[in-house]
Amino acid sequence: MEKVLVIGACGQIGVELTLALRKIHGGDNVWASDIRDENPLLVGTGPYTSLDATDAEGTRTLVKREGVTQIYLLAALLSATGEKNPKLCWDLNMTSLRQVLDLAVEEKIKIFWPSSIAVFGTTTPKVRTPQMTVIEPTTMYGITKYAGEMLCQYYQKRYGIDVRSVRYPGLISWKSEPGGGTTDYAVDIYIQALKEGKYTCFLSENTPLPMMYMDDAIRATIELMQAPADMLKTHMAYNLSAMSFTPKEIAEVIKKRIPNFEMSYAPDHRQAIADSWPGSIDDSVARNEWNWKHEFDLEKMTDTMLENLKTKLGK
Ligand code: AKB
Repeated sequence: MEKVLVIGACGQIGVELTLALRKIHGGDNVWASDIRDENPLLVGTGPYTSLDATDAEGTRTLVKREGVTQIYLLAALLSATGEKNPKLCWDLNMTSLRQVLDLAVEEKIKIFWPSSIAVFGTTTPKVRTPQMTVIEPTTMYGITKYAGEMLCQYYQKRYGIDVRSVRYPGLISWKSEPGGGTTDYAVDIYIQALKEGKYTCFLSENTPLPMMYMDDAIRATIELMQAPADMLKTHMAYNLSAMSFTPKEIAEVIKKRIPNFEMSYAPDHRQAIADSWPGSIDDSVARNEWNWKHEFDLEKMTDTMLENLKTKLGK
């Protein structure tokens, strides 16, 4: 029986991943933790504790007491917030990872840690970016993700721990909101389309970015963690992909469903971050090694987002 700890369980990925893990392992076997108050969607579904992801002793005590066998470390400062406070971004993202890797060595724990397309920079090929390529991130967030990938690989080779990772694209969800990323516009646009009938995008209209609907991201995470170790030949974070679109393209798909929807553009500091990232990702290595396959494209995701947000927002 697995005993799971999710660190950063109240964030955009954390809420939905915790709920999915509780379905698989049983609510009582999945501890959720975050520095924030418990997300209302998690209340009553399993144990919750307040935990600072950089608190090594607090984490160790919980892990030992509960006999934790798997940790999903999701706490992080994302790209846009990370540029506002680069020192905190480095401290939070790297300290939390290193202490979880040390715990993995001590207690033989299996780890999931997310990387991101933010590892790629302006010198990386922009179209169908391959798994192995030039990696020169431009943001502090991207630097922590690339350093983190190297650290995971080091611990795996040196200490033989089982640590698995993917490079998430922008993630789009309706249950839990994103916080502080460059791809967040692709969530806000649906909310504002329903609330106001219009949206001002902080990226310019022709900025393509790789994106994924949250259900696919959660399934990818769980499938990777469940894959037999001998299927996995790549010991860096896997490229992961589902769709790519520009702000103009998503606006057009929304307009088909909400004809009066109006889109305008006011690019800000996040434009430079988006411009440094790839427009599309080649994830054939994940598809070949552990049979990754996405289910949601832009049309299907838009139908699902609008339908669920209408109910959530009472529209
Ligand atoms: C961000 O925009 O910072 C994140 C990411 C792509 O990792 N969504």
